[in-house]
Amino acid sequence: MPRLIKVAAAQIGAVNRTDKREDTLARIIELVEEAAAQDVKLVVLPELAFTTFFARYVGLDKDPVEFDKWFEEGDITTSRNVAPLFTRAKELGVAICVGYGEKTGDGRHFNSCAYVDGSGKEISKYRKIHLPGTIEPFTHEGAINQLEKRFFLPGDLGFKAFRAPELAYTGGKGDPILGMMICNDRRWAESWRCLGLQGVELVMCGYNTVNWSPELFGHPRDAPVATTEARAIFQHLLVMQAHSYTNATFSISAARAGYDDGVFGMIGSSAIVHPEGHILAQATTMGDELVVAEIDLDDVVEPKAKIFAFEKHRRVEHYGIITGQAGVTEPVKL
Ligand code: CDT
Repeated sequence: MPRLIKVAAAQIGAVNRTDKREDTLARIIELVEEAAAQDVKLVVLPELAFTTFFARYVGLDKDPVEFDKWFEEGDITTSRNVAPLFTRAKELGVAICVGYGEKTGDGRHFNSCAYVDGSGKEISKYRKIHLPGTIEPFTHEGAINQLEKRFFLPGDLGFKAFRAPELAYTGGKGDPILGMMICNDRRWAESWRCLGLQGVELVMCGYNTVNWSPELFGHPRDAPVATTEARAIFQHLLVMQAHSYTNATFSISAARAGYDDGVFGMIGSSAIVHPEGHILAQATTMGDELVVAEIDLDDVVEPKAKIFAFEKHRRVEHYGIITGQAGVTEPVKL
């Protein structure tokens, strides 16, 4: 008996710094309604989905009261700014994975995401571990800043897979095993392997990826945007496809795309990837777009039992270097 389920990535186009929260939320709810009309049971939304990607704005943290307005505090499903999404998703019986700025009761800020099931219950939360960018802003003309290391703490919840019994037929292989990561995490094999070692069957990842960033991507300053954007999309799909394959898992990635404030270019290409590594569905626009696929979670069974049967083939006695050091230690020069 297959474990069939219809899933979607809800890509969100440009969101400006001055856009009203309720307008952005209305766009998100519209996509969830469109998903429900197509019998989709799970919708994955972008990183920091409810606002623009505010980690780019220098000085935003100068006034703590103003800064906190970008964050949600307490139970995400009842947080005033965003609760209507969860109310509507519950009415429609759609599970949601969504990224948001989280402020904890003791005043810490994280770049987080939550999985809320179709009955409106938060089942799991993840706090982004690999924060890209810099603590101090670049000050030169035209620099695009990435201040996540300044605005957020590194996540403290690890990479925890979890069960989602309501999502698909539970006979045979059992209840679906899901995992979450956020944007930059997807570039690190370590994130995926931590979930892979818990038998993950579907990885959900929202992202905000710029299409041009000589400071952080390392391409020439005068490179045409068309070239750097194509490269950023290639690298996004490369990691989603390769890591889905090497961990025998489906994945869904959802972008914030388009030009925020008419200036900050973000890639699209939200995608649903099969455990064999091929793309099942991919966004074709740079705006609000639902990317839908029907998947059979049992497609993970064969690769997990054969080519990626970790228990048979992994050689952990040789992997200590991965957790023993962060940076590179080169062999001694001859
Ligand atoms: N949001 C986020 O994590 N973005 C990073 C940008 C890398 S630095 C240009 C990403 O990995 O896509």
